[in-house]
Amino acid sequence: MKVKVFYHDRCFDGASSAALFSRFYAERIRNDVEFVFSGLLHRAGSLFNEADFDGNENAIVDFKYSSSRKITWWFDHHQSAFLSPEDAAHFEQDQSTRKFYDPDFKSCTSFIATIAEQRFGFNPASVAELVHWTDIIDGALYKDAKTAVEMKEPAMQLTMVIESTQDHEFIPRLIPLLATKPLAEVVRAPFVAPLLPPLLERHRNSLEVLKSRIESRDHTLFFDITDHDLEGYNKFVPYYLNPESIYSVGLSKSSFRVKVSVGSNPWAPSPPIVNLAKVCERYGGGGHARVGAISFDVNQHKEAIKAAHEIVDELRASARSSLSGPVT
Ligand SMILES: [Mn+2]
Repeated sequence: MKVKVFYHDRCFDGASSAALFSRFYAERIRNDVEFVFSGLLHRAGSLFNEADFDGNENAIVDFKYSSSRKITWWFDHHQSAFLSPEDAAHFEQDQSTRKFYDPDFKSCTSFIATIAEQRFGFNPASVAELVHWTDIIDGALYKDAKTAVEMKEPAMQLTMVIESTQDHEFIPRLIPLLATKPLAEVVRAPFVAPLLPPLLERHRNSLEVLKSRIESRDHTLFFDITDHDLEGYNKFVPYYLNPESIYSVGLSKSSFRVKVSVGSNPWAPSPPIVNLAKVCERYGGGGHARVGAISFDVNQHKEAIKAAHEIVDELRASARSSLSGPVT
């Protein structure tokens, strides 16, 4: 019997959610199964291909809801979890008790651990380290920006590898290790360790590129690095370089998308007030209240630039008015 697990690709929480789900499933649902892991990425156009849902069970973790009858499990914690009001209504009417949503969880991994323990008798002790780190990384709970960009912890090194990999077989190979081994051991695995030094070099280089590109105004950063191969850059670097910032809007590019990343500084001098998931939803993107993104097709580069500029203007106006007090 085949259990197919679809997870948020190139995301530490996505890979960890797939790891935790498969371990919980094998321990508490049935263990005579073969897991097949398949990454899902936000892109312009349709996100799912119905023909890919070919497992005996098909699970989606840390990614948007699908109303397909073939999806038998779903866990998500993104504020923008539903592609349409119809999908939200479909979820509300679901009677399966195997689809779960809670946007208050810092990470989908900790959400799965909690549900698996409370509803299915799973013992999460063995995955405590993974849960701890996904909450820190997905919830941006680092004590300061320096810690977030230093790349000292194995979990952060794994995040860097996961976010920048172009190898479709890498994350499916990594997931079983995340479910069973200490993270310090996972980074030392022979197919992982050699990837780190060039990525750390690229990370140091990205600091220089971003430093030269960031335009900081009204506590809001804007940068365009679409001419560099830097998708998957550490998203805390802009705040590390510009501690005065509240918001950031960045344009980056990969082979299949131009991405507008809209974020807020977790260590900002005053807290963000704009809901960034809502802003991104207006352009067909989504995310969480404090961080979101929009993916454009590579041939819609102009539209991406236009959206980025509109969002920067909106956030700068908001930062100006909230920092100067009410206008009379
Ligand atoms: Mn997540």
